[in-house]
Amino acid sequence: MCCLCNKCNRCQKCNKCNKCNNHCKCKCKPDCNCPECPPFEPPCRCSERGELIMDGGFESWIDRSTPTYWNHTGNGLTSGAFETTDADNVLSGGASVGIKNASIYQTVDIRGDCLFEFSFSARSNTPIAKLVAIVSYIHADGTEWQANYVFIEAGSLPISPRVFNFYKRTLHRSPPDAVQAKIEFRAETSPPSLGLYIFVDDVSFRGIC
Ligand SMILES: [Ca+2]
Repeated sequence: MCCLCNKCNRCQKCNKCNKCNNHCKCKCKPDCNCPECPPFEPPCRCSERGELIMDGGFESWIDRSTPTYWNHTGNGLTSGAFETTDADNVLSGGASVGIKNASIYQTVDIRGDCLFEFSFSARSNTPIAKLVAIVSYIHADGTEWQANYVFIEAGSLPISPRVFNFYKRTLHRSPPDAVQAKIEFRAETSPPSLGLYIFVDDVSFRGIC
């Protein structure tokens, strides 16, 4: 146990403070670093903790090309997001998202100086599929700062039925003025074709502290 000087608030390992010769009281203090004291863990100021993504499993759809909680570009036969329910292309639950030549994204409210973890699973039914997953922090003025990304080259996604690859990243701490994080998937199958997709399921964006 450390001895905290009553007069000068210094930590000592003796009964009297070396500096002012005052008597000390025994008390563990965060910045004392006495071996007898438990390691100090500062209180977490980040209220956004745990899972922050809405429907990362793509189980909720407004219609078959509009996931309830996600925004997306593209709205046609060869571009967009599509509800997928066949078991070969679903990792968990009853659905996943099929993406082709489009971007799908979700923004979540966060605060600055917090730590986050990002993960997802993906597969494709074509070796020509490319996928980039990007997490950006959004500053108070609306500008974005790319915090981390996963770049998956053509031929790298598994194409065997029901086989998904799992990807996970721990991000840099959010900048002090961050107000949101944007989780985005940009999928490309080139040349575009009706039946070719990149399938994404179980997206997670978790606040750690
Ligand atoms: Ca799912």
